[in-house]
Amino acid sequence: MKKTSKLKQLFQTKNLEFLMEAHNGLSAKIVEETGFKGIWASGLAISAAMGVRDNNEASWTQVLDVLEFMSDVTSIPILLDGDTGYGNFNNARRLVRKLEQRQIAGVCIEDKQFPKTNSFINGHTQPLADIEEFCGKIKAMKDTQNDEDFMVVARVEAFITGWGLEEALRRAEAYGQSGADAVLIHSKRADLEEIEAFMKGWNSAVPVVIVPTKYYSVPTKRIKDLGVSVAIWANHNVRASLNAMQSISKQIFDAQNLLEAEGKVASVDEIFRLQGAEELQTAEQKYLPSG
Ligand code: SPV
Ligand code: MG
Repeated sequence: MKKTSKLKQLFQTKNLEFLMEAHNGLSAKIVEETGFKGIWASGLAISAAMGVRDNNEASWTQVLDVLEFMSDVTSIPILLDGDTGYGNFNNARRLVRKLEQRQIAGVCIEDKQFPKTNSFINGHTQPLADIEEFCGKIKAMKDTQNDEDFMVVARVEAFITGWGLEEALRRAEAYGQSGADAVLIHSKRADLEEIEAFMKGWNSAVPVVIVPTKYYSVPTKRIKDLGVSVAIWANHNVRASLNAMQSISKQIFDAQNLLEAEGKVASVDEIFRLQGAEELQTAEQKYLPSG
């Protein structure tokens, strides 16, 4: 099955499905091996791994390069966090073309303005996109895709920016009517209040996606019972890697030797396995001259 069809299926099943964050080829591979059915190519995680801010400091072609590595080593679908689409409708539709060329299954765009700022940094001061302009962007993206199963997810930032439920529903409905395959409703609250209210008011068949980073303590069953289609674990691989790298760097710096460190890190053989080193050895026997 095509990656696009796999992603579409995830969104259309009534069961709550999950996407797990990855930010490079290695983490994407680990997400697939773990058993996840799909990958969230997080803007926060990819920019953090590059050492830059989540403010479109990395260019969209630099993000594409990362995605190409992620896509090449995985068979599960990738949903790109495409920020605001890196410009207007024209930039966003060109992005769709370039994503399809790399077998990326879908893209999520958020209704803010370029350059964006992460939703958890002074969200209430962030300007929203004009609704009509954003709807035009969604339409242009849907009109551009070659593969009918490519997914365009429209992310609603009304709660993040302090506009509230009415605006959130108004925007989500408009985005659904413009052809969005799903809406992502984001909240920075530690409880489920906004998401619950949104789901109660949501009468459309368009699937709903959430990102429970800030309401992590809410039991998954409660989210499932609300009728949410997909939950995104949005940044936990990059955050786990920070802990691991900070702790091992400190340990080696202090000790000035590797005695303690060796037992705390993955073996180099494990890296070779993930890189597929064995396949190359087999291929060398087949293709290199034997003498
Ligand atoms: C991301 O993972 O980059 C997201 C989710 O967009 S959030 O960081 O919550 O905005
Ligand atoms: Mg993001």
